[in-house]
Amino acid sequence: MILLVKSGGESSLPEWRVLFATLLPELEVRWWNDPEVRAEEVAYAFVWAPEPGRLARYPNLRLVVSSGAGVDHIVGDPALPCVPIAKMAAPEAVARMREYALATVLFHHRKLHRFVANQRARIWREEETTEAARRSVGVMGLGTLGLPAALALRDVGFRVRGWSRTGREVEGIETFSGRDSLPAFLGGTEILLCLLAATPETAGIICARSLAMLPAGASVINAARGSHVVVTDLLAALDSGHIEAATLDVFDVEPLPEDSPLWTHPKVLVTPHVASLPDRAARARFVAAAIRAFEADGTVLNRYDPARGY
Ligand code: NDP
Ligand code: OXD
Repeated sequence: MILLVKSGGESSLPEWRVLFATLLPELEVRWWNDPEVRAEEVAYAFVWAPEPGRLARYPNLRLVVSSGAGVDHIVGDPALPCVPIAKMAAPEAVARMREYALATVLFHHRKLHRFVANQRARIWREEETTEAARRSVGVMGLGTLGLPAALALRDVGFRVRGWSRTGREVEGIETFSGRDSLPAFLGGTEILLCLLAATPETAGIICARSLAMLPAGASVINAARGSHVVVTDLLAALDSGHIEAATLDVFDVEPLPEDSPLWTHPKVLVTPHVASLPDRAARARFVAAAIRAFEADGTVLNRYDPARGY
């Protein structure tokens, strides 16, 4: 049985082979474009952004494991076979997103972007800040990554509120659900962190209308997908001063094109899709756990649900 791999460049294959040799010794590990792969022997695929139509070529494919937590790079395939998909949920991926949430929320909470700008201009100036207990942070998306991030922010002392589709009760967090509650959720959010799934319903959710619902001086962090933010609307809100600053990790086009105004905007911090990037060993352990669980009784870890779209 073959485990087909497309994650990292082909040069990463030797490392994947070493990792899987211990974790899944019974599987033959082959690179995605290996011309000698016998299609009928492919049982598992571990992929990032497979070309449309490719997964349909393997008649005995049992399980796809997404190399990323998001699956938009897989499920856009019109010929996607009816095979379960496990979304990456290595504990290290969750931990890294929690760290990114803490780092960026604290960055905005303490207005560090202002000190960065002041340092460049050799300006020694105090900025008014407050303690976490008096700052409200709104987390959009309380899923595999959003909930642990929200809990960590709560534990640091922020006033945390969370918004999701179905809603859930979380101790110490004020929760909201559904579109109707968006104005109330945003109206009380000073630092917004987006960790939503990318679906047609959430596309463009951070736009002129929703940004206007945030209180003046709010900050925005997007670590989910570029599709969530209407960049021209965000830039307009930053330039008008309504939005204080933004941190963006994900973009419609990646790498972010050189001519993007985001690169040089003084109120924007750009990070190159690194919010949660577990190393290969951590991802390999998740792939092995997903395959073992599936083989044991058909369980699909962190399963993509086509009906929900995430
Ligand atoms: P999950 O699928 O576990 O959670 C998605 C969350 O979005 C859920 O809370 C869900 O609500 C909510 N949601 C979905 N649709 C709606 C809607 N219409 N209205 C309100 N809430 C909605 O995703 P993950 O936590 O695994 O990933 C979150 C995001 O992070 C994804 O976009 C993913 O691609 C991105 N990501 C980014 C990385 C990076 O390095 N920047 C790394 C990994 C992931 P409910 O709880 O009710 O189902
Ligand atoms: C993602 C990831 O889905 O990097 O963005 O895991």
